[in-house]
Amino acid sequence: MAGTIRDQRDCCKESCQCVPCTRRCVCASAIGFIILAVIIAAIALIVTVGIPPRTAVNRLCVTTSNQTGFLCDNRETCIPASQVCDTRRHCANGEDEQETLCSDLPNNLPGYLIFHCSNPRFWIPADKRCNGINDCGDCSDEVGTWARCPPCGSQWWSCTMVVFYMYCSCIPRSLCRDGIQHCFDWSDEYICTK
Ligand SMILES: [Ca+2]
Ligand SMILES: [Ca+2]
Repeated sequence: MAGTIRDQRDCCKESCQCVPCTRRCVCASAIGFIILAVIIAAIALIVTVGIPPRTAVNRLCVTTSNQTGFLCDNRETCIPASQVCDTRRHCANGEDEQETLCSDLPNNLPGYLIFHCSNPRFWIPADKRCNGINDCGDCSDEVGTWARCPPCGSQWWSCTMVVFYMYCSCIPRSLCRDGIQHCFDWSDEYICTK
């Protein structure tokens, strides 16, 4: 037993230079064991879950047409949502078409680039909301509290459409007095002026 204690003290003097060496050697061993366990646990977590992704780059921006857009890597070019994942490179480095964004549409797109139609099966790029065109197919992107669009602009005529097709509650003034009924009340043919 005496030999064992002496051996421990010798070991402590060589490796730790501590007094009283036996107790400190025990502490040092425990700390080393804990550090090793943490490292092993971290490696196991990475192997199991995978390497954690880098923090997402904030690409929220406002386009020249005052719409929410996607900011390119140059931190200057802001493209509309409809130009993201449309198979054409609009950013210089093609970051608008990167696989991490476009591989599982629309799930990998930031929420500000998407408008969900009232039918949960359909979605459209955010810049297609309130553009006058029936992109959702049920006009939920143009009419009602879901879309929250401003009134028709000066280039449009406001009325209740005969049929929801390309337009919803606003028709281009170019369609006024063209001999075709677009508005339920015929106002596009009798009141509207181009
Ligand atoms: Ca694109
Ligand atoms: Ca639309």
